[in-house]
Amino acid sequence: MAAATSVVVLDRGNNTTCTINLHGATVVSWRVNNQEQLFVSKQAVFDGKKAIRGGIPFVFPQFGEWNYGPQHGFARITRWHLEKNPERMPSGDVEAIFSLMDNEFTRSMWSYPFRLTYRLILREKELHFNIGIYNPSKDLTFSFNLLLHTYFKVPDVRRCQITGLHGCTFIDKTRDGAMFQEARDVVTIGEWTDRIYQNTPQEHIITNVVSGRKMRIQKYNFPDTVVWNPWIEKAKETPDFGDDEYPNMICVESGHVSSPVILLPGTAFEASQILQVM
Ligand code: TA6
Repeated sequence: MAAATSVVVLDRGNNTTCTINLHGATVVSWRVNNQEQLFVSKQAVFDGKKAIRGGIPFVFPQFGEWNYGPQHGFARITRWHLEKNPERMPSGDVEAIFSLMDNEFTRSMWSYPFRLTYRLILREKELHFNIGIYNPSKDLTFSFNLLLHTYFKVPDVRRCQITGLHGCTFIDKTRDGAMFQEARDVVTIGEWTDRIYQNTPQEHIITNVVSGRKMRIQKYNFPDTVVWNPWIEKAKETPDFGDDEYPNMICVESGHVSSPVILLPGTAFEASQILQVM
């Protein structure tokens, strides 16, 4: 089964590694000094077909339900190409590049030519994500959503706080998509949460992640932030997610989802994210 054997490891030494599954170019592990920072469900399916339940699924060209294909698009369920093998740079950091181009499978849902590049850089306490989306067409314009669906591993989600959302408007998918404004200085999770915060600042900090540390998220050209935890009932309804796993994960997702990116022929779009263990 191709998916099971298709992982790429960036190893910086000091038990600091990043593991990517070519199925969806899904980052399935990020260890800093042997401490795992990402949540992957014990029920996750690795069959080269289903999206991997955890890590960092790559959402493109659609966020959410889609008339033409699966929820969250095809990029997370398609096999990517390893464009550049992991390479250690003079700084000691390790870089690798993945790519995805349109193919018969993608064109069966979305008849546009495209080229995605995904450069990952593993630093001492940071993981950098640089995304390029190119429209090689001479005459076709296409629009898309883009999101990094990051599952952070946490000892107890009830003790986490997220900064940088105060005053932001959000679409609440737990209340039929109604819009609200965030009144809290820091966002906490104590129930089923599924929100698309719009026009958020470039930085968020999540407190009380692995070993009580903080996780800093810096994002560029990602105007939105999605916050998700399925809590009790939704956890039970999700086959590839353990009923008791919801306290140990929080999704804080950098995205361009509340409005689509319009990409003219021959032009490119870039976005990036930095995750830092503080
Ligand atoms: O990003 C949050 C969200 O869109 C939620 O609505 C929830 O559906 C979650 O993604 C997981 O989606 P998935 O398709 O992976 O089951």
